[in-house]
Amino acid sequence: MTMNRMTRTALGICLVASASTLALTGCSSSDNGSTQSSTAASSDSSAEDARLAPSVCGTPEDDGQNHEIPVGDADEGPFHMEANYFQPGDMAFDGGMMPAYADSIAHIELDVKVNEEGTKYGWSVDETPADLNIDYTVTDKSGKEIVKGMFMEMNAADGSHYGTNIPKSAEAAGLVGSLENPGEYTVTFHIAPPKNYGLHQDKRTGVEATEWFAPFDVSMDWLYTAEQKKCIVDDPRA
Ligand SMILES: [Cu+2]
Repeated sequence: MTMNRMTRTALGICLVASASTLALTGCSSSDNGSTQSSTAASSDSSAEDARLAPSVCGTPEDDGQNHEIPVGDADEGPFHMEANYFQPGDMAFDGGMMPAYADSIAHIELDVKVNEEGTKYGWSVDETPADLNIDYTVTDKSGKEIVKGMFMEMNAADGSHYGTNIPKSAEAAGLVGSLENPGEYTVTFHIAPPKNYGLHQDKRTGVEATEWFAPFDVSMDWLYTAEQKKCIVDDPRA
C-alpha cells in the first residue's frame, strides 16, 4: 500500500448526497444516514472505489503523472471500451474540433481496443481502431442533456484513444448546465464505423466481414466528482 492509498483510507472518503448535488468529504462510521459509503467498483468489498480517489494535484503526493478518473467500461460489438476523465488536455493538431484548454473543465476519453470479434474486420486484438466516428452525450438523472460533442482521435503519453475536452459551459450549444459541481450523470457514447476506409474483399487478401458493423450506443453511469478541476493550471505546458 502506498502512502497515497494509506492517506485516502484514513480520510475515509465518502460521497455525500444533498438535495441535488454531490460532494466529496471525509466521513466516519459514526456519520448519520445522510451519508452513504463509497461503493467498491470491484468484487473485493475492501477495495477502494477508484472513482472516488481524491486528486493529488497541488498536494505533496503529486508525482507529476496524470491520474485518470474512471467512468466505466464495456465490451460490445468489435470493441472493449474504457472511459476516463481528467483535467482538460492542451492539444496540437486538433483541427479546431476540440474546446481549448482554457475554455474547458475536463477531458473525457474512450480507450477503444479491438476484441476478438473485431478481428473479422482485419484488425488485431488490442489495437486502437482508426477512423471511428464517436460522439458523447452527458445527461442528468432526469434525462436532460447537459453537454455533448464529437470525439476525435489523439495520442497522449499513455497512447492512442478517442476523446475531447468538455467545455466549461454548454450554453452556446443550446444545452444546459456545466460540470462545475459533482453529480451523478449518464454518459452515452455513440460508436459508428469508419467512412472511406476500405475492407479488402478479394480471395487472396479479403477480411471475413463484408460490411462494417452497425452503429451502436454504450451508456455508463458517471459518478462525477469534479476532482480533476484541482489539476487545471494557468499554463499547462509549463
Ligand atoms: Cu485525449
